[in-house]
Amino acid sequence: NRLKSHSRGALIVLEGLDRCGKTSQASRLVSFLTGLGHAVEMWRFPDRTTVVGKMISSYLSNRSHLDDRAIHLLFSANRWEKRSLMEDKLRCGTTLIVDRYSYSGVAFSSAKELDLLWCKTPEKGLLAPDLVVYLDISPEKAAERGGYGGERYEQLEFQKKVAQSYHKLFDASWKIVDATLPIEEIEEQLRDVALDCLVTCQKGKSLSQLWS
Ligand code: Z5A
Repeated sequence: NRLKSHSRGALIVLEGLDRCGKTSQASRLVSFLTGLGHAVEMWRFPDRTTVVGKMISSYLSNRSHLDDRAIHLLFSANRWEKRSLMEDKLRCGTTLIVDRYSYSGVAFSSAKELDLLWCKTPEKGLLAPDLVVYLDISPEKAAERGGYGGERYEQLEFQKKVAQSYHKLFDASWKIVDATLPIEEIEEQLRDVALDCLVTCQKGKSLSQLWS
């Protein structure tokens, strides 16, 4: 049952701390939905392939240094440069499973004590997700998973601040999932909410804008 061309795809965003399991779950969800015949793509932010994305990647790997507000705006620009493609894909019926989005932008920058409203402003007008899944894990448990590399934000003390920032963004519509459950159990929960979301979008839910 490939999505009919007149029905749009869903914008599904996965958020959470570093090592919470977003990437693992996003790729499992894409395989599952593709297997059901839906048109689905996995996206991630930052998209390190663009010119802006390369600047972000250099900053994250400590190869360059930028003012906190400048890097915040680059992360936002990285979403803006993909906005029209995102809208085209959704309108053509492709569902996008997105690993990090504007909430990461606001949570990570406001964890550096930038003003929360200032952080939200450049995100206004981007497409609003149809579903946000937050993979909930304590910073300590996430750190135990290992693999913290040398990237700038991969430090326990900073991740604790990010967790507090995310809590300020929580919305009743978010699906909060216990990210310490076995991978397969989380996968099962995500399948159910994602399918519900796809049906809602197929039935004609309109695209809307973030924080407008
Ligand atoms: N950032 C920002 O500041 N502003 C922005 O606007 C945006 C991002 C968009 C780069 O992100 C950094 O950019 C990020 C936020 C900031 N900094 N941090 N921290 P990234 O996307 O390149 O990297 P990441 O998302 O933080 O990390 P990741 O390595 O991709 O982690 P993950 O996707 O959440 O997890 P994973 O790779 O699926 O799993 C991690 C490990 O845990 C792996 O060994 C798995 O096998 C294991 N795992 C996964 N699930 C489980 C369960 N359920 N049980 C046990 N073990 C598990």
